[in-house]
This record gives sequence, C-alpha cells and structure tokens, in this order.
Amino acid sequence: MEFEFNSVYIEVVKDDITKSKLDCIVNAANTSLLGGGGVDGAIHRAGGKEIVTECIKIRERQGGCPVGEAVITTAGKLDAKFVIHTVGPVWNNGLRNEEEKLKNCYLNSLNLANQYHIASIAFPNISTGIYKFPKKKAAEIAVSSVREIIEGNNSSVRRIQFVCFDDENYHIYLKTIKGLD
Ligand code: AR6
Repeated sequence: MEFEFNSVYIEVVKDDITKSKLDCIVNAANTSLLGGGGVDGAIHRAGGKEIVTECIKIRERQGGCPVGEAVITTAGKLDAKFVIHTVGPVWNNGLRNEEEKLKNCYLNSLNLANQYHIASIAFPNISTGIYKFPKKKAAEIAVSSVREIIEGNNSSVRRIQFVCFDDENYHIYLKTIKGLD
C-alpha cells in the first residue's frame, strides 16, 4: 500500500528489510553497535563484515550510540548504499520516556538521511521485537514522526517504506497510515 503525502511516497510492505533496494535501510540496533538478534542480526549477517568494521570505528570515536540517536555506515554487501543504525528504547511501561525516545529514533534517522542526501529509506518496526514496545503505539509514533519531517518540507527523502516482518505489525501499520489520508 502506498500513499503520497506532500510529494513524498510512504509505503507499507511486509518483507525482510535486508532485501530492500532503497538507498538506505534503518537498523534497530543496540547501544554497543556490535550487532545482536532480530533485524540487527539479519542486517549484519546479510551485509557482511564491512558494517561492523565501520561500527567499531564509530564506537572508538563516540563510544557507541545512545538510545534515540542514529549513526550511519556502509551497507556492505546489501543492495542499499547505507545503513542507519538507531537504538530504540526498551519498553518499561512507559515510565522512562520511551515514547519520546522512539520518536527521536525516527527524527534523527531522517535528519541523518537528509545530511547524506538520501532519497529513499526503509524502516523496520523499531523496538517492537526484543525491546517489547507496544506495537500500536510504536506505529503511531513512527507515522506521526515521519509526517512531522515531511511537513517540514525540506528533506532529501522522497520515499519512505515501513517494512513489517510480522502480520500483526503489517495490519497495524496499514490501519495507522490510512489515518494520514
Ligand atoms: N526484516 C524486517 N523486520 C525484521 C526482520 C527483518 N529481517 N527481523 C526482525 N524484524 P527487533 P528491537 C522485525 O527485535 O525490538 C537486537 O538484538 C521484528 O519482527 O529486531 O528494536 C538488537 O541488537 C520487529 O517487529 O528489534 C537490540 O539488542 C522489529 O523488526 C534489540 O534486538 C524489531 O525487532 C533491539 O530490539
């Protein structure tokens, strides 16, 4: 399903994000940037060693990546040109500013994409796996954050994909995005 909003295409797809042919894919990483399970493990496996080599350099420079922030590396062997690694919050009953931190993941990833003149970007459903953020709330935050950037009207990003892996997220995103109409 695809929507056009302020000349930016927003799509919801059900897929494995490592297969994406867009310019940039976003990784739901952890603060160590050294890889892990879920989509992080899949991206590092498919992209090869080049990605972790750049992550290690970033660690040496700035000591990992704080929750809500984002860093960029090569995409190694993937079709994408870049991987933006962002660190979602672990859900803790909403008591630790998780909603704002998740919003920052989307805003900071899109700002970084703009700095690199990236035209198309694919997001996974950050924090909704191992980090257990409630899926509906996470989708609402993802869609509203993206909308905020698009309304700002000065980003290089012209196509944004929400890549859902599980049926539940896919249906939640379809419903949430229809609210944009
Ligand atoms: N393509 C697209 N989405 C995927 C894929 C894939 N190949 N694999 C999983 N997902 P998670 P988190 C979905 O757990 O909750 C890692 O160990 C998955 O269904 O990958 O942010 C990191 O190193 C879910 O909807 O990330 C961190 O320690 C979404 O991606 C921690 O997990 C996010 O699930 C981050 O946890």
